[in-house]
Amino acid sequence: MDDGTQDLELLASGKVREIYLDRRSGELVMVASDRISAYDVVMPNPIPDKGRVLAQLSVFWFAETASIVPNHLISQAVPESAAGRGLRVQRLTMYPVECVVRGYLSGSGWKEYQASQSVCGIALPDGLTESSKLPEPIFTPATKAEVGDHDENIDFERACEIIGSRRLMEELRRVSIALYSHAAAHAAEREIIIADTKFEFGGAPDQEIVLADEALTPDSSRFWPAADYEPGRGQASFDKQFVRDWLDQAGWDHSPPAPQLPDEVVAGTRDRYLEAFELLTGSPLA
Ligand code: Q0Z
Repeated sequence: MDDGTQDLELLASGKVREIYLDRRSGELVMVASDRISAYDVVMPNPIPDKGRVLAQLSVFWFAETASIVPNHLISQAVPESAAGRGLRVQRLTMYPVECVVRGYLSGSGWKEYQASQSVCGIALPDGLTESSKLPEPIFTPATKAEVGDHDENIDFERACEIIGSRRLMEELRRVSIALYSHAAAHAAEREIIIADTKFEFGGAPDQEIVLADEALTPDSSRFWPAADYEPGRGQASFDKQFVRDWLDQAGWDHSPPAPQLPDEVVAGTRDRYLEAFELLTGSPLA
């Protein structure tokens, strides 16, 4: 028996996913788990089908955006234990800048705006409030902070220094905004606001810019239900709001370990992931 599993070497483990090197081919295998985090802590129980939703949503967006930029997806040939949750991808040299695009003011963007009326050095109009739609999408790069810490927002000049090429950084910004604009318009027609999203890009000897990692999933983006949108307050998360609401009423102080989620919270959250998938792709998860 040879399913190739023994040739996969764990390269990196995130809170809710793993990435492996296939030593035979040199390709990578990314596996999305059913784990969910809330308030930056992984919950003790999984959300069934979450890994498949996230992986298949990335597959959908990679196809949808292939005319904007090439991406790292090769196939879904992975060990059967990861079927539907695993993507075989091209190994790239990753650019060490997170390419964040924001269409709405939330999270660190809202914090920065309140302090400076700007985000990552981009001046914004006055009078904006939490969750305001921005006049146009903005590119707000960040660098991965040390493990456990949050990403650090940087201005475009600093991103150029890190990347070592203004021309390349300008191209990453152009592509990022084009990707976000396409996806946000698609989602807006389907009752979902993509408030912001983080892209990661890499390069290969013959391809300067390749979209990598996961793309336009609820773990790499803020998805809000459009029906409930109201600026001036934080918005409910499309996928995680049941979990956060339950944790809040349970009085958990956000220090690990998190309490076990009740079955009805798990089921409701699973339904929200499946609903987001079906709204965005037009088909139920297989
Ligand atoms: C992505 C990450 C994950 C933990 C490495 N195509 C690529 N080439 C080279 N490196 C990567 C990719 Cl996607 C790469 N990460 C982020 C993913 C678990 C960390 F599934 N790390």
